[in-house]
Amino acid sequence: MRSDRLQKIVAGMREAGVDQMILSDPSTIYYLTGSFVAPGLRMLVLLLDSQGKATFYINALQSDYAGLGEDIVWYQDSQDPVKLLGQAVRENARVAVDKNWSANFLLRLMAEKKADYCLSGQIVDRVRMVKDEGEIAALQESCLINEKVIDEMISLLGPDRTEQQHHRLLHEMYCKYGADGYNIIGVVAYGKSCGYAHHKADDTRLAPGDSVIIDIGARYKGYRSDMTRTVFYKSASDEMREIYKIVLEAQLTAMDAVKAGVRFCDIDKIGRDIITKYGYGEYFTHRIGHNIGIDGHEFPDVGGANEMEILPGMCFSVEPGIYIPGKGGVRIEDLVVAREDGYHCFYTYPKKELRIVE
Ligand SMILES: [Mn+2]
Repeated sequence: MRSDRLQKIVAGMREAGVDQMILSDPSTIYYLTGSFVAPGLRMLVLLLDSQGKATFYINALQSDYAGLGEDIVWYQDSQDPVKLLGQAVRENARVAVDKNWSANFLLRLMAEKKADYCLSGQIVDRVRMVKDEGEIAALQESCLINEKVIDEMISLLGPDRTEQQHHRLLHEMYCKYGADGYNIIGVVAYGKSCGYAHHKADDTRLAPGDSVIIDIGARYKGYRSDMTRTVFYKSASDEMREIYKIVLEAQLTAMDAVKAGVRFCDIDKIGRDIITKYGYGEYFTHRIGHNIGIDGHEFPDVGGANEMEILPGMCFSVEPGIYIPGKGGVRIEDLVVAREDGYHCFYTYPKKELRIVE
């Protein structure tokens, strides 16, 4: 157990007036223990109290999780784990529950023990959102793998494979470059498919003049990367060249504004104002970014509604885009870590010249 991290969460519980907390999110358990759990349908939770006591509830069949902590309550398939957990929940205590915990367990626990149940909300998020140097190093490695994969994905573009077939190459590439996983939702979009920000790869084939958006992410030592590049196949229209320039200007300008103390909404506004100034505001359909860490999208958003100030050690994407339905689109995404007086970009992969692949 990483007691420094645990202590920060416990401090957050005290501040929020929470007596006990039930954590089930595998990413949070990884954050605290360095082990990923995959309990399937069986209940696996970490019960915390505001004194710092931490107790796991784990099915005895999953004895490979014995390393998670010193204090584990093992239950058998013949026992009801919710009843056991209910015995440890204090009557009328304020009990914060992980937002992803299954209603299948929570509703039964609520019937089992009368308490003041609430969402754990941002108690854990606010600890996880500031990365330590070890986490930043893992993110950097993950990004280096991602750059190799995106380079190979771009170099292999051609008319022979559909978006979906090209997307399927990801699995082998991430294995080859040493990732321990990848974002299976990644975007590979050709031509008109780029007119929608989150296109799901289908049987579209590459044609001359197409924009190509590749938005992919690796996982390395539990930490995610995320990166988008847009290239063109054989040629690019004047309109697409113009859009590429605008998105690049928005991305570079917004990224250059990153430093501790600047608000997330200002980063979004700086990028969005540039795109709007050129008349494409309505085609930039999403927030400019998101934090990243053990999960691909973490708290908080880098968006217009988030007035939170950036703290040193926060890691997030800056990824403006313009998507023209029926025509094509451009997104450029990098990841940064905020520092006291600026930022470090995790990527050096080229973007400043529009790239045409043959
Ligand atoms: Mn992203």
